[in-house]
Parts: sequence; C-alpha cells; structure tokens
Amino acid sequence: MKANILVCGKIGAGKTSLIQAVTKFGAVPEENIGIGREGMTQLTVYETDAADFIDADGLDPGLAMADYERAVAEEKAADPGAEPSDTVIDAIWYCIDGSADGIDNADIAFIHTFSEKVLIVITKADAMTKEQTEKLLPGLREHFSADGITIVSARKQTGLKKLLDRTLHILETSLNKSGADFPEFQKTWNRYYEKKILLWKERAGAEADELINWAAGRAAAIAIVPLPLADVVPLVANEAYMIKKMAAIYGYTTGESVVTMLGGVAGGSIVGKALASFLPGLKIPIAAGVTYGVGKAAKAYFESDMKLDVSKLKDTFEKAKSEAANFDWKGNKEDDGGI
Ligand SMILES: Nc1nc2c(ncn2[C@@H]2O[C@H](COP(=O)(O)OP(=O)(O)OP(=O)(O)O)[C@@H](O)[C@H]2O)c(=O)[nH]1
Ligand SMILES: [Mg+2]
Repeated sequence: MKANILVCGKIGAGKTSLIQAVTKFGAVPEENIGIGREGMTQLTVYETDAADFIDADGLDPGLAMADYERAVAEEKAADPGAEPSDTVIDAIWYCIDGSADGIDNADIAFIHTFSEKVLIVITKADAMTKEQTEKLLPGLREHFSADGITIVSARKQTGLKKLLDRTLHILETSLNKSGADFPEFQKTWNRYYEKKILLWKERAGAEADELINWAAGRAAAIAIVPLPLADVVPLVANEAYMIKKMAAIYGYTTGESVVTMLGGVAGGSIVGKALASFLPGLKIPIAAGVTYGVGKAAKAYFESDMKLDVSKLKDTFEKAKSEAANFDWKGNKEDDGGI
C-alpha cells in the first residue's frame, strides 16, 4: 500500500526542495536542487516509507490533469511489482513561488481541474516581501478556501507540519477509495514523521520568538515619534503584519477577522493604549509591550491549530506583557533583570 503525492508547479517553484524538506536526510540528493534543469522534462519518484513523492521536474504546469495522470501511470507501471492502485495520484501539491510574481490564469485554471485532491503550497515563505504577502494571498483567497492554501519554507522548515496534516486528510479519502487499510498507513506515516515533527515544532517556536522580538522592537522605534498621532497607522500596520507573518510560520494564511481578533486580546487597540499615555517615556514601552503580548498570544493561537479560546489568549497576552515590562525597549534588548 503506497500513497502517491504529485508535486508540481512552475520551473524553480521549489518542488524538489520541498520534497527534500519532508523526507529523511539523503532521500533527495542535494544536486537535484536548483533551477536550470529546463528541458529535463521528467518525473522523478522519491520513495519513502511514508509515501512516494513524484517530482514533476521541469514539466509544463500548463499540462492538463489527464496528462499528469498518464505520465505518472507510465512511470509507476515501469516498476515490476506495481499494482494498479499504485498508479493513482492520491494528493497533489501545486507549488507557487511566494517570492516570485504571483499566480496567473493558467495556474488557476489548472488547479480548478482537480480541486478535491489539490493543496496549494506557497513556497519560499522566508523570502517573501511584505508586498508579495499582501498581493499574492488575497488574490489566491478569492479563488480558494484558506484551508487549501499552505505557506511553507523548505529553507526554514516552517509550515511543513500543517501541509502534512492537510495532506493526510486528503490521503484518507483517496486510500479508502482504493480499499487500503488507512489506519495501518497512518501508523507508518506517523512513525516516519515523529522526529521531524518535533524538530519542526522547535524551529517554528524559535522563528516565532524572533518575529515577536523584531516586531516589538519596531513598535518601540515607531513610538519614539513625539507627535501624538504620527505613529497611529504604522503601529497598527506593524501589528497586523506580525500576525500575518506569524500565521505563515505555522502554514496558515489569515484573513482580516483573525488579525482583528488577535489584536483585540489586548483589550483595545494598540493605538488607544499607546495614546492613553501622554508621557513620551511611557508610550514606547506600552507600544512595544502590547505588540510583544499580542505576538505571544498569536503564537499560542497558531500553535494550537487556531483552537485556543479568547480567554486563554487574553491570559497569554497579559502574562507576556508583564514579562515585557522588564525589557529595555529603547536599547531594544532585555536588561539584566530580564528573563
Ligand atoms: N529562500 C528560499 N529559497 C528556496 C526555498 N526552496 C527552494 N529555494 C530555492 O529555489 C531554487 C529552486 O528550487 P528547486 O527546489 O530546485 O525548485 P524546483 O521547483 O524543483 O525547480 P525545477 O525542478 O527546475 O522546476 C533553488 O535555488 C532553491 O535553493 C525556500 O524555502 N526558501
Ligand atoms: Mg526540481
């Protein structure tokens, strides 16, 4: 019993790197990564205990689904022990380079031809600019539900757990249809990913903390402006950006409602809080502390698969905010008495 995951997308989208990131060391040789393999049109199958990853290396993303299926069937049938069900594509990762120009109509048309098996994967999250985040994601969300779009970084190893969770869900339907023993499959899958998932969790936590410190430091810098209203827009934008980036670390694309909800755990807007203090010396730690607290709440929220309720989020916020009171935001680092 094998699951086939087809990984496709434009040249250089990050397909091979992604497969390398979700397989054990050595499964994908380093030399297979890198653009410049145009014309090498082929399917490369990376076999693992968890699944077979079929890398549509250099294949034209304008191909119809039937072309892919035919190509996969041919490739798989070449294997002497192949069973008919082995040639079925169980799930598809359609990779879109998040650090490139975005999607075009050919991408959208292609994805729509087989939507129930497809997960859209935004790759290279680590290299996405703010503009790319803002341009690409709303465009995609017009066409697809947020559940079907996962943001990953093969380089920073983020978003991968979310992608695999969603993939397993799709595999369940497909494998049950082919009459496979899904619980047995899931056991093998979990065993394969056990260690990686622990590592990814640690990585995501570290990335999240780095983001929070960066955003809180930036809030402090914004709040230095002595004019009472000059920092309003940048402070709000800074907080919203932090929340969206945080979501992406955990693989999610978030809409405005989640941003508003998380911003709200501070019990009022960050601007209101910062402005409530007329003493410039207080405005800075308040802006930074609120951002820090909201950041920690956002981290906890996405870590919990968006399940943590508002009262728990508020607790997390309050705890973090008091912790932040020990930091020296003007120097943008912890003072000696800090944690
Ligand atoms: N910053 C960043 N770069 C990445 C990431 N993943 C891949 N890349 C880079 O993007 C380039 C293309 O990566 P590949 O994995 O070879 O892309 P591909 O889709 O397999 O490319 P083709 O097989 O040529 O179609 C390489 O230079 C990678 O180092 C990522 O997560 N972050
Ligand atoms: Mg490749």
